[in-house]
Amino acid sequence: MSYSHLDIEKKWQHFWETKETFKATKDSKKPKYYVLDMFPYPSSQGLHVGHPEGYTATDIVARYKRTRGFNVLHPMGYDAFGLPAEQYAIQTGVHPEITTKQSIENFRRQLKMFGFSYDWSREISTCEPKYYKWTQWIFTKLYEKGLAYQTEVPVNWCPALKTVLANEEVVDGKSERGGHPVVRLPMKQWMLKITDYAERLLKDLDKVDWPQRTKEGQKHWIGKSEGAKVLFAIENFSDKLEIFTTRPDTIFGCTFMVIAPEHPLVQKITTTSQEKEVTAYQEAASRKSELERQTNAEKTGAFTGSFAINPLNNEKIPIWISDYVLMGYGTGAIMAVPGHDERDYEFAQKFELPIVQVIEGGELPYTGEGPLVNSGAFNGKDSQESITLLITEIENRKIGTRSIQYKLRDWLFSRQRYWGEPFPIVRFPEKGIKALPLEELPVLLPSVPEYEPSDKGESPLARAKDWVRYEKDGEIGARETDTMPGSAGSSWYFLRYTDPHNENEAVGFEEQKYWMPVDLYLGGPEHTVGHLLYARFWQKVLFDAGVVSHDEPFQKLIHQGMILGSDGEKMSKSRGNVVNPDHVIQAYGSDALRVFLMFMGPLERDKPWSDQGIQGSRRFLDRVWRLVFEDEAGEVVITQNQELSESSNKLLHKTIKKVTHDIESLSFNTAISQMMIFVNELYRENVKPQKALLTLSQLLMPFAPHIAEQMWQKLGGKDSVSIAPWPSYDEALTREDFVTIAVQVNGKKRGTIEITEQTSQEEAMKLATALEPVTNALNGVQVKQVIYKAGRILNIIAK
Ligand code: ANZ
Repeated sequence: MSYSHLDIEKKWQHFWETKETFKATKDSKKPKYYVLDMFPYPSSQGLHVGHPEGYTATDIVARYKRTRGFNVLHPMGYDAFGLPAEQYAIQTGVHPEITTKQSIENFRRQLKMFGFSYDWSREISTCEPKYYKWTQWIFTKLYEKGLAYQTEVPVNWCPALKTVLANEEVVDGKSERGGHPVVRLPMKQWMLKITDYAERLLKDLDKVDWPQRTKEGQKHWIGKSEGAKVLFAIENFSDKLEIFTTRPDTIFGCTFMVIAPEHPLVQKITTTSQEKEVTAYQEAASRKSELERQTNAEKTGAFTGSFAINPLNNEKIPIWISDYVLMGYGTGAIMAVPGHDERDYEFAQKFELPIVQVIEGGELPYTGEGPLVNSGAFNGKDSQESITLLITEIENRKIGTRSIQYKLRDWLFSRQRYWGEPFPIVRFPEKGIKALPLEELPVLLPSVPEYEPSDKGESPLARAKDWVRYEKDGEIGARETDTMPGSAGSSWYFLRYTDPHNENEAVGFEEQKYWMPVDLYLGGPEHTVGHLLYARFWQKVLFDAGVVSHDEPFQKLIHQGMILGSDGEKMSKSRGNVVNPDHVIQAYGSDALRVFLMFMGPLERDKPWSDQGIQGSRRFLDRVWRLVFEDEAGEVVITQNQELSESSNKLLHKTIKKVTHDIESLSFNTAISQMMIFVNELYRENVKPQKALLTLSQLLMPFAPHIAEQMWQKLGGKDSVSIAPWPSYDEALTREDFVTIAVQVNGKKRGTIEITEQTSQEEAMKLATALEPVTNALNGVQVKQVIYKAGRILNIIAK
């Protein structure tokens, strides 16, 4: 017999909705627990089975925490502005407003089928005016604080997507979305000064409980380097050439200088005879992307004709330009030390420049540390010590300073696209730029008929002439026509959930103070240097502005693995290995799908889908069902008022303990295994004890909430199993029982060992062979066979 999952699931979803079981209300008498999923962008394809994997995991935690007395906030919403929605609209020719609305409705329908315990009254969508009003307001705060500025910058322009992309959206020179080529073009853009927060974004990683690799990813992206800036005199010029180095200890080995082709001094110091070569080189370099420049196999460059003076040994050294030196990092100029830097070494070899060893320790180029040579007064001193000494010397002689550099660049924040938040900015012919006050927000996104981006990078909003024209108190201005990137709305949505209906503020101070920070945040690792960094940045800006009370938004972070197709490959339409959750739920029920998604393996691992697997999970639930009910509808109860045997009772307590601990440590697959063991035991003993089954329904509730509610209600449980206090266990009953068994060698007793029911043969053999009489008896003979009965005997047959 198989239960009618569709009816049962609908029934309980309706129950939770009408009873508002999961509505979260601030309550200072209860400890709070905020558990958050990365909200999805509502794609037209609907949910992918990868979505509910993470959502089920957080739902288990949310449901469990409620029964442990926590006031749980578990919200859901939609990241609805941005490229994917707009691209879909362009493909289909249907306005993004319409397609996004449809996609959201479909997502909501699907999410509801899973029985997730969201507080639906807090649902938000980033493309709604009542939400983006506050995204715009946050932008005005950034602007007021000087953290938003406009500048002409070389940007990542993606011709295929017809848009600029943030550095975080470019992977290996291609767009993260779609893998289209990206080129560098100068354009006027809005930037956010995330670099002002580099040090705090780095340091505060110590405050949060995140996966090590994610922290490392952010650290690497922020890229802090400590060293010095040093001024080199230029022969025949009064200008000085300033360089940044992390290795001042190698300064005696500097045999040439390299400056970026865009460096402002290039024109000035290039001699007439070198002019042609230098200009040609500059032109070639301007056509390359930053990535190309950094991964160039062969070094290229041109000599400027000028010379610098090494301030430490007064040697005259040539100044070159080369594209491996980037204008956007450090000072855009380096002292080249070919003996100890690989790129400088290649360059020196190519252009036959001298190579001098100044650090001992290995074959050149030697990039490690060691004692100094050829370095005057510093000979024999170690690298580390010399770095300190040289920086002091440089500072004393006023030819440089200690310096810290970050790889992190400012966040490119404007898009020449339609489907995003308009900037709350107006440009006046005389007065210049003005950020609009709160009373004038939201600046509504006008409904334009033509929302396609232009080839030239002009924003579609520029075509809405009436909208662009701004008039107030007789003054006429023009609205900014760029829109914000998709990552704007997602940089603060977690705050809005704590106070989603506030019409006067982005978030009420008391509300966010109570609920924040997020106690558990779950989402994909692909957001490491994008969303997860941006959200930390905005949180800190709002913290500094006194809007919020915490300076880190996400206390604990976990990444779920990917659900792969049954062929072990990433699910994709073209492969035909996509699993549609609608079909699975139709056939097996959402409880079975939830259990299977959690049973597949450890949460953080990538796991292939399996049809047998989902069937297995369903069979398990059917077995549970048949312990309680006689019929498919779950109306006729067949449990008895039986006591558990002593050993089953112990197993029940062990099960409560294990499920409790496993949920706490997010080890959901092992929690399910333990429940399966317990269910098997009830079948083995052929009992259907009512009390134990009530407890089982509680343990099962976070995983398979619908069937758990049905069991709970029909077995006489009070109210709803979703809010019943979590069962406790008797520690004494969870301890393993040790028994003493005889160890025989060829039938003759040689000693005894202490084992439990769970001890494996291998472990028992280890214990036995540690006994001297056993080793003696086995001396000179070979073990042929081992007869092991857990709890009874270990007989070793040897010849
Ligand atoms: C001399 C030297 C000797 C260097 C040596 C390294 C090894 P990170 O760690 O990435 O910060 N550099 C400085 N500015 C640069 C720029 N704009 N473009 C390309 N390279 C630049 O690297 C700092 C090192 O990278 C600096 O230290 C500089 O080379 C180079 F044995 O100075 B070094």
